[in-house]
Amino acid sequence: MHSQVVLVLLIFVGACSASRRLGHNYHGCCSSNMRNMEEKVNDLWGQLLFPVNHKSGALYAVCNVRPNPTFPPSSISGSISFRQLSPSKHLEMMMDIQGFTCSGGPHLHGIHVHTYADLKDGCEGAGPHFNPFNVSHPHHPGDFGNFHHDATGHLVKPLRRLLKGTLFGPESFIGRSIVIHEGEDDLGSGGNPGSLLHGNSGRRLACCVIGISATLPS
Ligand SMILES: [Cu+2]
Ligand SMILES: [Zn+2]
Repeated sequence: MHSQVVLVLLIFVGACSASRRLGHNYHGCCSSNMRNMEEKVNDLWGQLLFPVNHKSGALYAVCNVRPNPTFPPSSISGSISFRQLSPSKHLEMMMDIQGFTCSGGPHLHGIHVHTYADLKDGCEGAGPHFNPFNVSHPHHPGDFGNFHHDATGHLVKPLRRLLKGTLFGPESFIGRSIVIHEGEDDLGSGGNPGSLLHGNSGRRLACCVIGISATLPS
């Protein structure tokens, strides 16, 4: 697929430059051919940049939460699911995570999308917050904010529209990771450098890799 796109692009670029060298202008007899070629290239770029996994053109993704093996043992598990009906539509997210411990009273947990998905040595491999636009926390596309669980250690959030983030194109969440933190995200108001990097949300309780899924969980 990629090699086909590259080949068509090379032919297109070559044809354009040859046409210019020969003094052709785009309003001549071959302009419709060039237009067709341009549409074809745009289609191929679209397929390359905006993969879809559903005949409707939507993309679905899931992150299956696992405890951080480098953290004191926990039984945290569950999933964070995403749906985006098209590149121009808002990303939607739902959460269903259980196994939070209720000791020390109820408190909030910061949850974010992080840059890397190499979690073999624990959630530290997730690296910093995913920051494709080089902005400060809490303006990263995957800064989801703070969440609390109920008295049984269960965190459930129904499908809701997110203001930022996408599954499509070069800034896609797919292939990144999500980290669930031990503590509350100060949302940039901490008055120290960490606040503008990660919100001082503390240790990494659990994490997961965001991958394409067939649909949302029922
Ligand atoms: Cu985080
Ligand atoms: Zn952030």
